[in-house]
Amino acid sequence: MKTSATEFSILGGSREFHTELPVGQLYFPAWERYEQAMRGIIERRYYTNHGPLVKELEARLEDFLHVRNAVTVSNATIGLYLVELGLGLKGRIMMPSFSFIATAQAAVLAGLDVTFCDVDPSTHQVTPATADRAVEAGVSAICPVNLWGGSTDIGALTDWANDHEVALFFDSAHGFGVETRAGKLGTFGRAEVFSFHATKVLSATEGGCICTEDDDLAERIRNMRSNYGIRRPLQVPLTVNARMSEGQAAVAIAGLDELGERIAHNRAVFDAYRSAVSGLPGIRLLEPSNTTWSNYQSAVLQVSEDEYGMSRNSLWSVLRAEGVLARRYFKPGIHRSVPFEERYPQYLNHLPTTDQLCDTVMQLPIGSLVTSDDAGRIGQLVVGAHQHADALRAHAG
Ligand code: T4K
Repeated sequence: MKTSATEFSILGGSREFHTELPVGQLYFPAWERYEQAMRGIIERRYYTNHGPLVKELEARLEDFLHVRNAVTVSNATIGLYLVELGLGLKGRIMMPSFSFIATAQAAVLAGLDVTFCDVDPSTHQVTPATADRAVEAGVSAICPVNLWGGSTDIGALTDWANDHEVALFFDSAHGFGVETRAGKLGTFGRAEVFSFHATKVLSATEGGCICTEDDDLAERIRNMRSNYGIRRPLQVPLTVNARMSEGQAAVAIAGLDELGERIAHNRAVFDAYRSAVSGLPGIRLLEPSNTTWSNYQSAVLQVSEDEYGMSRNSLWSVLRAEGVLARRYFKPGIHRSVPFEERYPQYLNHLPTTDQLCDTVMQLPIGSLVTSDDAGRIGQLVVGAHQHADALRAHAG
């Protein structure tokens, strides 16, 4: 624990962590497991195009999530795009601006116009109230994002979508393994899209999965995901290459076997953060919302400058100097990013909660490279920075 301001690295003290700690899960199977899988792929000389490991992964995902169709794809961005095409959406789609830019990029690629809505200040999720404030003529779909290892209120949003007669599907990029009172994420709305990027709790290095209970939609998406389709006559608007490779599937299959251990590890790290910062003025560690079981994908810290003594940006600089690679997701909000700021200027200064969260929220390291001990030490840095805020603030910008 640093007991004086000059012990902080930003004021010339030695760094707390000599090996930098990133956010992002970055779990990878043991080398022996990976080697064995790769040997099989090479011996079969079958590397991609719906090979046996992709088929095995899809069956395992359907079983694990209790969903009729799990269609793997090369990443979640293209997964969202395929859902939008597969549903035949036209006009406008509503989504939060407080998300990763991919949520909106996919919609624009699918030829849709975006209506941005705000999020709830407490959960950071879209709610019927935030959707009500944004809904406008031409909205044909809503894509809430199940953020941070938490969930939206699925039942309330389902009612909202039914009342407004719009299609509902979820960006569940962060949500693999999350359980809600209504069941596991993966079965809700017309579809849900998970990301299996390396920074997610279930990794395929790159990858994703579209889950849906709608067999017709799944069949259209399977057809669209490969350039030649599935070689059966089936009307789809376009085909692309969105296939997952065998190597990616092998990593995800191993990850499914280890999912319980990964989540237990994340949870222990999260608990260590909670113990370290609990009761600290101006600091809130966001608890996963609307879940009965979280994957603890993210450790999200919200900083209230007046009470804490320094801004989120200053604390972020203090931590980075210590080797803690905290990230300011999502800064800026999508509505302030290229090309959306120019395309939709009507949202500037009209999404107050989003703007506030973009200025006050950051993610602390969690995942395979972080131990509970590390989390305790990072928490102590946050406590110490509060105690020495006056001295640190001038150097932290
Ligand atoms: N919807 C939502 C709500 C999302 O958050 C995302 C993606 C998507 C949709 C789209 O999913 P994908 O199409 O990606 O499947 C990262 C991830 O690339 C992205 O998947 C994720 N969300 C987003 C929130 O974070 P970047 O550009 O910030 O990643 P990057 O490269 O800066 O990495 C983050 C940290 O992890 C850095 O400190 C470096 C470290 N890292 C990363 C990788 C990949 C490593 O140490 N090793 C690695 O291999 O977007």
